[in-house]
Amino acid sequence: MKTVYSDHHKLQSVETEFYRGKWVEAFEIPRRAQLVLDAVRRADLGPIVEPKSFDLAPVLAVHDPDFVRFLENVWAEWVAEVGPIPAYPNVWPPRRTRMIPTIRPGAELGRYAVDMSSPILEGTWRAARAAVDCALTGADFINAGDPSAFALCRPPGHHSGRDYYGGYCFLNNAAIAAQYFRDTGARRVAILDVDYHHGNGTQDIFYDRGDILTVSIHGDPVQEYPYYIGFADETGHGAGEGFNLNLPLSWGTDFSIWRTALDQAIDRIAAFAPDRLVVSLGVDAFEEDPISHFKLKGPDFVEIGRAIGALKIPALFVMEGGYAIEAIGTNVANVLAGHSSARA
Ligand code: Q9C
Ligand code: ZN
Repeated sequence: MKTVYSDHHKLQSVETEFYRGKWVEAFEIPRRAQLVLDAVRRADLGPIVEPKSFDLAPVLAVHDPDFVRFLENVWAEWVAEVGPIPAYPNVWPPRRTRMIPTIRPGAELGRYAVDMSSPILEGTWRAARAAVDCALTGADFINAGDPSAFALCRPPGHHSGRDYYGGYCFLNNAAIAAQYFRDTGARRVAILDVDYHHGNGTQDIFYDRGDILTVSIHGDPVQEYPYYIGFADETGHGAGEGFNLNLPLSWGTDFSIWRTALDQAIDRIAAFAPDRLVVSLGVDAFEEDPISHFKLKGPDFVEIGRAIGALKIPALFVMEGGYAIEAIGTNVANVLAGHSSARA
């Protein structure tokens, strides 16, 4: 299995993040990707390659053009008004608002941001574009016949919707890859999100679509980020009715329970019979994760990979979350190794 990795992720780097009323040591840091890369190398999973550069068309196929333009340009506007410091919103539009454009970067940050976890920096746009390039390059390997590929994306993507960003995510790498699969010949694509957090952005993007099935196993939104969305009764809309499956689980969920949800997810995907599978691969369901509350152990991740591999559908793994620094590499490599063993 090829791993697609770019050093450009290092451009997205902050020391601190605003968490429960305080500035604390940041969780989503460049070292995460470095450690995953090291583990993939150590596990001898296959070659590590640089991404090709794609134009904006695949990004614009899932994100609104005004949002994309905002991500590209807001840093320059923020620097001109405020100076070269991380750009955060401190104002948000209320419900029932007319959403008329403003000429102030702070107000535009609030229009598109859903939380304060995702500062926009000088290199954010380039880092986010490089992550998309990793996902699309991985998709091309699969289109060329590889049974699987790993896009070591950073920043992650699954919390980014058509026109919003947050949860450390700017562009939705997995959604962009799924749409790209559709646009390069796949008739049906499934996205399986095993990150601890609900894939709210991915659900948002494909909610009214019957050609892209979205499935997410995650912390119950009554008690876990991203809150408000990710409930079991959200099943899709219009042509998409029946093509979104949410499997929310409570804090304290261990692998025996999580595995039951995975079986449901896999049954739904098998019934959908997709040509391609995109896996939003977060490993924050791990018991030691500092911001999460599930109880998965290292070897459980091998079994996750194996179960996904048993589907025998060409699979693109896209890196999402996972913040237990000492184990993130092993946990990711375990999923990929499990997948390869089942596909062999
Ligand atoms: N109380 C991903 O794993 N802040 N994003 C959480 C929880 C944001 C996680 C606060 C967490 C985002 C890709
Ligand atoms: Zn997560």
